[in-house]
Amino acid sequence: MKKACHVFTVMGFIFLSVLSCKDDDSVDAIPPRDRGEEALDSTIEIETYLATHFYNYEEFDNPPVDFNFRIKFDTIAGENASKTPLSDQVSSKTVTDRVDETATYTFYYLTAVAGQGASPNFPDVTTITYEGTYLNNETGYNNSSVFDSSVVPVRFDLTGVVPGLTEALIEMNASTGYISNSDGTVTFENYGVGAVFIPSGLGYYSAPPPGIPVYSQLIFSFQLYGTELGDQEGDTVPSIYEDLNGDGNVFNDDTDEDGLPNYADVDDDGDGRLTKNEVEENIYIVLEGGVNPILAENEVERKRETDRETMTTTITTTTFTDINANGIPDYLDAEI
Ligand SMILES: [Ca+2]
Ligand SMILES: [Ca+2]
Ligand SMILES: [Ca+2]
Ligand SMILES: [Ca+2]
Repeated sequence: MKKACHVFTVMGFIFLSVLSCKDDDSVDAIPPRDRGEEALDSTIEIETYLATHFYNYEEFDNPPVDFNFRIKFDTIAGENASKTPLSDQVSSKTVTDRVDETATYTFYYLTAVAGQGASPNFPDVTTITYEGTYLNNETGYNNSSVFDSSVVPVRFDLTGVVPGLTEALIEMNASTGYISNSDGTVTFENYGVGAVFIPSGLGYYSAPPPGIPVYSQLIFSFQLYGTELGDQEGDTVPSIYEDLNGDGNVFNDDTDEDGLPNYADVDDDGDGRLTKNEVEENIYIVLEGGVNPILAENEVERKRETDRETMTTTITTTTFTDINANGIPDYLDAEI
């Protein structure tokens, strides 16, 4: 599957508002609902929707000429009474609430087209087009009108979007690459198309942006074109390696306990020496068809760029040096 697009505009942050709070000091706030109870209620709402709705799977199975590979949902009723419900086509996994770790969700997402490229990690940066709606209970569990979308590919830092979107995108695969067209567009090849049904606790919960009711279940459909290794603060340690306890959350790893998590901290051990100066950078140049370098145990790939003119790939890696051999890499060792 191919798609021609203009690409790479702004870095988007529109999903980010989960932790925002009002800065007036009014005291009329209603306490948020219990997250565990809300997890159960929101799951029931989503399961009701999935059982009573379908998507344009027939178009995906036999794409009409000029099909845009975008997911459309509709109610199973009338002439669509015999359609296969989403509940027969979605995948699911268990996801833990980010605030209350005793609350869990059966989390549903749909893969309409499996991409054939790389799959993002949770702190990476993805390039997507998307469309967001919410479940509108007033109209009997139908989709609201679109509250947010982009038909132009935009880059999203997955540490800055609602958790439910990240949870779906990490299950998907991006394109295998793109070719540049003479008119300035690019054509993505073999990209993934999917949708996600986000319980409010993994969405905006009690603090949605204007226009979305509180505790709304969100539905995003998306095309996943690209993914890049996240290194949010640019200290040359990719963020996936700054999740030291490996719990899939970069917000709770803070070696020097200065309140700034490692993925956002340019001096992770707080010893006054910048992390990027406490690790080593290596660059390998591989000719087309050549063999990839074998990395050392304390070395990770950070960047990979292919130059089609010279037919070479440049691979940049970071080595975590440990000068005093105490098992703690220098950038996390305040003593060295
Ligand atoms: Ca970093
Ligand atoms: Ca820190
Ligand atoms: Ca860092
Ligand atoms: Ca150090």
